Amino acid sequence: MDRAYDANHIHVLEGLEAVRMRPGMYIGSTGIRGLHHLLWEIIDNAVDEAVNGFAKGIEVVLNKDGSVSVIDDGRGIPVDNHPKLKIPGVQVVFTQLHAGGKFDIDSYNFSGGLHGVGASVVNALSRWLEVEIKRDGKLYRQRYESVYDKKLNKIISGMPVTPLEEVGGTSGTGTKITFLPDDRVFDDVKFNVDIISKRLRELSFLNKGIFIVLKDKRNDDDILEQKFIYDGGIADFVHYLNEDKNVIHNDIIYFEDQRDGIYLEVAFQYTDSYTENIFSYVNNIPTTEGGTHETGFKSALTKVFNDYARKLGLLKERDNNLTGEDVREGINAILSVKMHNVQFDGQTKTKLGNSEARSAVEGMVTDGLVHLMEDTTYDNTLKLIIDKAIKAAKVREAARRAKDVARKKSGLDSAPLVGKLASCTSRDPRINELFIVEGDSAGGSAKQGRERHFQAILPLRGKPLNAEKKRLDQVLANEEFRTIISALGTGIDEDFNIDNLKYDKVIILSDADQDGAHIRAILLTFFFRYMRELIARGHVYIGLPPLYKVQKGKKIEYAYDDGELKDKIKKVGKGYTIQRYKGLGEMNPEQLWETTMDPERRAILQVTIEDAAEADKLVTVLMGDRVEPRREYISRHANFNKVDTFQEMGV
Ligand code: 0RA
Repeated sequence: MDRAYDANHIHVLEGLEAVRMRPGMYIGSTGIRGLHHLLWEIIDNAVDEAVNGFAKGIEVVLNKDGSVSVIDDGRGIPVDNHPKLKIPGVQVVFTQLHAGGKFDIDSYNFSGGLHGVGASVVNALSRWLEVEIKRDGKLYRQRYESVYDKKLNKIISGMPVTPLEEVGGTSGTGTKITFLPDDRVFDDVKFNVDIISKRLRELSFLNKGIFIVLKDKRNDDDILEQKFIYDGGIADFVHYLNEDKNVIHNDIIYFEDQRDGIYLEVAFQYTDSYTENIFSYVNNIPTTEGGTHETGFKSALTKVFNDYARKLGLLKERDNNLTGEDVREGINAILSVKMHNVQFDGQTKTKLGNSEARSAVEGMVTDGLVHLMEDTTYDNTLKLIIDKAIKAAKVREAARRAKDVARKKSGLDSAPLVGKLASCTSRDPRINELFIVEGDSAGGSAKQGRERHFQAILPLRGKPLNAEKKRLDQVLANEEFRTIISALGTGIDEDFNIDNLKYDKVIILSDADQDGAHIRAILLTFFFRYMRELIARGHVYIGLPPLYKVQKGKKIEYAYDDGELKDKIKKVGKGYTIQRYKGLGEMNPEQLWETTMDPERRAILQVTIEDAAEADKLVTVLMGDRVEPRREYISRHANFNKVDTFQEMGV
């Protein structure tokens, strides 16, 4: 029966075949990120059903067999026949390219952009997929498989192997979708519960009131269950981000509004730090590169705070206006916009391009802030914020002067590189690599072991200063950072220019201990604060030296973690010795080259700012002046060398 059923429907699967042939076009990659993208697609649909008021809760379950289920108690995907195609609506959703995301109902949701390629793409890239629908008192089920067809000598993707069947009765309504990603498509099909948990938390912040449960049932001994519900929405998000920071006012400023078809939510709170963190979203998708909505928000903030400062007499007639940066110093903000016909621009297509969003957001934020200023309960909060901005303006002037001095003194603009850098002979920034190496002794080995044509070495002596708390002029005055800045050639902060970058890869090599982790965190913070684009464009990496050497006579094997150590011991056989590397300095030049620097053999982790929020949190906790959270963090993440926060970022 199944076979006959299949044959009749092969013609509708042509779209899915295209997805199989070029998965990257639809989900970005076939790596860890693409794998999770499948799940985001399915979750997005359930979230839409909840946001539109039809579902109360969503459950995501990681099943023992490696599949994942997404369950909602919404209306259930329609089961009646599509008028033209004469097959059930649900089957259209899972087998027709582009039909899935929108369900043929234009105003149905705000999906679009990076996500929203549709459920059919998930089906096409799965080994199998099963959907269960509860509607009209009945339980329906259909199963799809990607099967190898001997006659055609190819894989038929997402083929319905059963018709939509009525399998029982039920009282409620809803949809359950279970799928197993295809290991013939993805490099690795193991879902990462931390990545999923982080995204679900984010979604529950961005869609206040929705109830999400995550269950990881893959390990019998350790079944995990997490619940996410935030009635405060993005105000709770700001609270979460600032948990370990020193806030300068307690009430989180929050408002929502709607204008010209654009729905807006804003929440922010200031901390005593000098950095600004604005995390923006469009239709629940992070807009890492910002865009028109952010511009509108910033304009409104600057304008309204200046007006208010003058009105209160805190800014005198002869004073200059506060700049946008003054007003945003220490801000932690979430900006969430929902709209139709989204246009994404930018290098990574994470920048909102719609010009109508700028004016609408600017107008709504202006109104929201003005409204706030009329509310006396916020008087004190607003005054604290403006005081901070005025202080920032004063320091800015002083810093500008100090920077000019520092610049002249160090000759940052023009001087050839001085000091300890061992540069490479190639002048081609597309292939050159800069290793920033902890310690002079490892630096020495690296210099001898490297491929001098394209690998440059910069040894770091001691710990560079804490990048979190210091102002720009102090950072510039620090010799370690000055050397890094002039080696890279880009300049920093507002002078940063990626076009002048001299290296394609900047690789941090530090020891596998706490000091090494600290140095790495400081460097990442520095890049994050002052050369963010360097990370955003994927130029920053973390080198992963091996932890062990297993040796028997001339036979040498390296292991990068404890699991691998067991394998390597087996491989070498009886009579081996193990050396645990306590530092890079213990490796001779050949060993360092073989294990850590040779592009053919090394392991390096690319650092991205996808997770800027978590990275910022980590850095604040590690280097801020509050001891308690730091101690807690350190004891929770005893093994620093897992690079916890950055591990999902792929290799
Ligand atoms: C369009 C129309 C209707 C339901 C859905 C889409 C729907 C899709 C998904 C995907 C996951 N869960 C979902 N729940 C619902 C129903 C229209 C009607 O009942 O009149």
